[in-house]
Amino acid sequence: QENGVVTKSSPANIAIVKYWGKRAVQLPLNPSISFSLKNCITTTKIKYTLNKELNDYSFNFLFENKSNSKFEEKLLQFFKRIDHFIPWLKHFHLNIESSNTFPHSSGIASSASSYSALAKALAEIHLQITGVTLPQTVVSEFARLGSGSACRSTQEGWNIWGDSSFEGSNDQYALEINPLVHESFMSIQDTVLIVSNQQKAISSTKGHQLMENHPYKEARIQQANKNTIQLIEALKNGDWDLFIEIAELEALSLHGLMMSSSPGYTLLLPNSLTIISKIREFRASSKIPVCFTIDAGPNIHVLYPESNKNEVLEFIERDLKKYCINNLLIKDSIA
Ligand code: 2P0
Repeated sequence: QENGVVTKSSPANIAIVKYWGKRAVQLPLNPSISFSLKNCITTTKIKYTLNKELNDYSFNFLFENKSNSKFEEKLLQFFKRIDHFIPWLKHFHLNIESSNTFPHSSGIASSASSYSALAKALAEIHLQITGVTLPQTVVSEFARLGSGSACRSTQEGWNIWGDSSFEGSNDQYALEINPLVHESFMSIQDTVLIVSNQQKAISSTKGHQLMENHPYKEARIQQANKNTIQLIEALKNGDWDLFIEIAELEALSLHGLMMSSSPGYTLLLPNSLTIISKIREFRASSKIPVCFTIDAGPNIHVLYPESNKNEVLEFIERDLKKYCINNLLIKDSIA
């Protein structure tokens, strides 16, 4: 086929065991486990046109009808990393348009859903042009070469990425582990409390780099490997107590690593810490298995079983919402 249009969507994901630190090219220092979200989605439309004279990357990119030269530079780097899989790339002009279902300034990381949607769209174009279906593992690998955590967004539900003692897990692409996950974790809820919607001072790419010479690097790699294996046990057994222990330990370890790198930095804000203590108080008094995780930013993800949705949402509205910027929160769940 010489031209056509494809549209693909992909969710954001939230890690419970965190990817933090990498080596070339986009390979993780440690294994990570996440689940994909239902409501936080990027949709990407690509119009492709054959140009027989062309022998270089040719594309334009619009995010919600606006051009973004910084992202275009990143896209160029991404295309250079993947074009050996799709040799047609330099002979087609791509017109790329992307949009998110979640507000741009909501503090939800969009690189995972963006590169995952892009990876799926390129695989679909590959099929239309060559008649060959790329395996899911290659789609996940494409996404990884855009943004590490994006490889965990190309499939729904729970995904593991990175070499570990869990069979099949590897550094190149994420592996979906849904068949072994207990039903109570297959309907896990995530309400994202938006504490700040400001652009963060230190990017994740910089944060990953700071792990290279981090004094706790080796200990962190060991900790993540141990937490990965324990988390899989918790997910298998429907063990919320163990899940909560690991989720909160991972979130605070991630931020501890940021605080103790050189230079050190803090992304958590006073309201993030207030929300954390309130969640722990509520859990102790109510005995409801509710906990938090945190991405590379100040916003708090509140995690809980679907069976406790009403009580937890009531608690959030009553005791936590006031700590959010403009009372902003996003009610989401696993996809
Ligand atoms: C994660 N994060 O596992 C961790 C935890 C944020 C905190 O992966 O440089 O956007 O594009 O590979 O994937 C954010 O980093 O970084 C991230 P790149 P990415 O989700």
